[in-house]
Amino acid sequence: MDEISPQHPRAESLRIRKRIVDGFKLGLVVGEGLAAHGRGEAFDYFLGERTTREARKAIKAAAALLLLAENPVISVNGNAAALVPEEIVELSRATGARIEVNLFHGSRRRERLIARWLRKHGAREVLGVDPRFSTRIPEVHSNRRKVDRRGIAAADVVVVPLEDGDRTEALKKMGKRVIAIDLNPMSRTARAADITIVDNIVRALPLMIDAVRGLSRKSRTELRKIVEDFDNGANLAAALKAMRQRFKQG
Ligand code: PTJ
Repeated sequence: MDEISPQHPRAESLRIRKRIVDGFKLGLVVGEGLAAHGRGEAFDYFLGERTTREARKAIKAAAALLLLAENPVISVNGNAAALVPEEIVELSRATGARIEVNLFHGSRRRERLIARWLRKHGAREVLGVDPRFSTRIPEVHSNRRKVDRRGIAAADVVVVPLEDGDRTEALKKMGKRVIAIDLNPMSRTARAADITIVDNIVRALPLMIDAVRGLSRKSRTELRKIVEDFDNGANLAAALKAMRQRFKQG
């Protein structure tokens, strides 16, 4: 593809799109992932392609919850791997969260490719690829049911970027806390999660890393208060309102 001119009015959006297309060419992203990205772009456009106040609140609560967690895990699909590999590794380092590849469109080859890609970007350990540790969550009715015994199966807090499905409900039934990153505030995942960050993952993850660093000296009591004060339903309603506001402005 031609170089994206920095003068192009949609340069940033085109740069992000290129990352997904490159990920597709490398075999990390499935064709459906390109469509999912397009849906995300539309919601991001409604948001004004910026991190809203509501998203910042959710990011802070998510950072606090990750710092409180005993066994946090970041679940990674093809899109997340293509868009933010370094940031996933950085967040994992800052929080001690383990990284697990978990795919909707299951493929052993793609699992291995994504794991290798994450290692190339600094990950020391990537779960979800060794069949010896593979187990199933019976409540999930897609390939996402296949999880790692050392990872999602044992986790108390799971970060689930970019998905819409039944997995969050299932993880909740298993007693886990879920942090979703999803530009669609109406998705099932967004509604079922404990904390939903309605923002583009490319903006949200660097802010999460900063928030974790900023909160790392807080006491557990202070962190718990941040999590308890966060109301996901109200935050989602405010995110939708911010989108409606943009429509009104025309
Ligand atoms: O790699 P796999 O096999 O696990 O498949 C990954 C996809 C994304 C194809 C799969 O999880 C899927 O089909 O997802 P959905 O159901 O299309 O949901 C994707 C959600 O992510 C939608 O609500 C989008 O609005 C949202 N989304 C897309 N791009 C971004 C995003 N949210 C945040 N940041 C983005 N960049």
